Amino acid sequence: MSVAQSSSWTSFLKSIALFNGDLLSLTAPPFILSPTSLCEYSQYWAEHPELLVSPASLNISDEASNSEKSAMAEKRLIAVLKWFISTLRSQYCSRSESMGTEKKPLNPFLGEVFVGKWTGAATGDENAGETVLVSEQVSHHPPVTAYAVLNDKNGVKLQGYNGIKSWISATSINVQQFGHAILEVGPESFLITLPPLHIEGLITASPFVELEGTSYIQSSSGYIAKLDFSGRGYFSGKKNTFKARVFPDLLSSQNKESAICTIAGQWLGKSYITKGGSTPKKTDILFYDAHSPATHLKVKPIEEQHQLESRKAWAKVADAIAKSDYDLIHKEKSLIENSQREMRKKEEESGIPWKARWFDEVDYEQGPDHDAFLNLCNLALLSIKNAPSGTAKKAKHDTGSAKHWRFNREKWDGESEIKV
Ligand code: CLR
Repeated sequence: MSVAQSSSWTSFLKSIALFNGDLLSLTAPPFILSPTSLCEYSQYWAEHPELLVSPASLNISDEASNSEKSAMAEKRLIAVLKWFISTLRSQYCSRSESMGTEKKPLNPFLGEVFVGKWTGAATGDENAGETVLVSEQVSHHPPVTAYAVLNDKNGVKLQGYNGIKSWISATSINVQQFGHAILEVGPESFLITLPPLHIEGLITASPFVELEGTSYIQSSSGYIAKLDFSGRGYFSGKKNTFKARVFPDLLSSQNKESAICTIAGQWLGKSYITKGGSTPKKTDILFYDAHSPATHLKVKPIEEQHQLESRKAWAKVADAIAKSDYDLIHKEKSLIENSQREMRKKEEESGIPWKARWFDEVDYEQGPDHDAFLNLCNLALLSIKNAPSGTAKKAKHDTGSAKHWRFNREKWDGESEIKV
């Protein structure tokens, strides 16, 4: 009998069909379990550190003319776009590549952390310097991970957080992402929205991710990039395709003819660029090849880790998953879950609630009336609410709270127990 026909897989599919909304809380057969915690997924933002820092070197002197400065801002947005495209293969495909299919990550516990660093870049680019990752599980129910990626040498800081909402349809699991990323390069900032996705291959027990919908990259200079994803292909029928257009500002993005350039191709493979609004062909200039070497994060050996660090905390569960020992997986997971339950109980009794270690939840309804995020949302006419990522102002989902997780650098600099 094949894995797809096994009763464990079909009952897992049934439980998804009936589920309560939190995919990560569902019991799944061992073969679909990943030994990696979702808290680790923040590392996918910087497996090409040389591209992350590249906008920092696109500078021009103060004496330059306005049009020269504007041309440079345009180049920086295109550099940010290239870096963003370079993150997609790691973000959405690395499990399929290393383990054969998409897998169900471990459900991080509240306060779980994951830290590490990239030293240099696999491409040998010497500008890259050291890049640090700081990731923390700031909510367990629903799961929300907050992160920061810091490259002090180049004055580059990425921060963000993400959560998901999901539902099942006839043949796929549909996932809407919540949260956003904010990239700061010196005085300039960029807002990045996260695309919806769906999981295909359920019937054959070989799940994989396909992106859909739109991502925006809004620069504080006004320039904006709009990326559209499709599984059907902007290049005849291919999977994992996207088309991105760069515009001087939101208003001009209403008309594709005003595009400065258009990039199209596969985010798992090659993409091409051409001037203006028409779709590039494979004979046009190569923009990015997703096969370019990735730089993997360095993480301390488990013996040197704090008990809140993902790999240390989950080591026994990960071993049990490697052995496909269902009872052991269950036993080790229960130990973590029970001790978490104990902690929540104690917090309730003492009246001292859990507090994030390196992040603050900022409520924009009470808090700052101007900051980079609000400025970028205004430029892109995007919702400031905790709505599906990329929701427009005044759209149907532009409701609810305006709370967002923000990195607190002082807290991180004052950290004495957890080191990268
Ligand atoms: C997490 C944030 C990252 C991008 C990303 C990539 C893949 C997503 C993941 C996020 C959330 C969890 C996810 C995963 C793909 C599959 C997995 C939706 C958005 C679900 C929970 C697994 C379900 C089980 C299947 C394998 C059947 O930056």
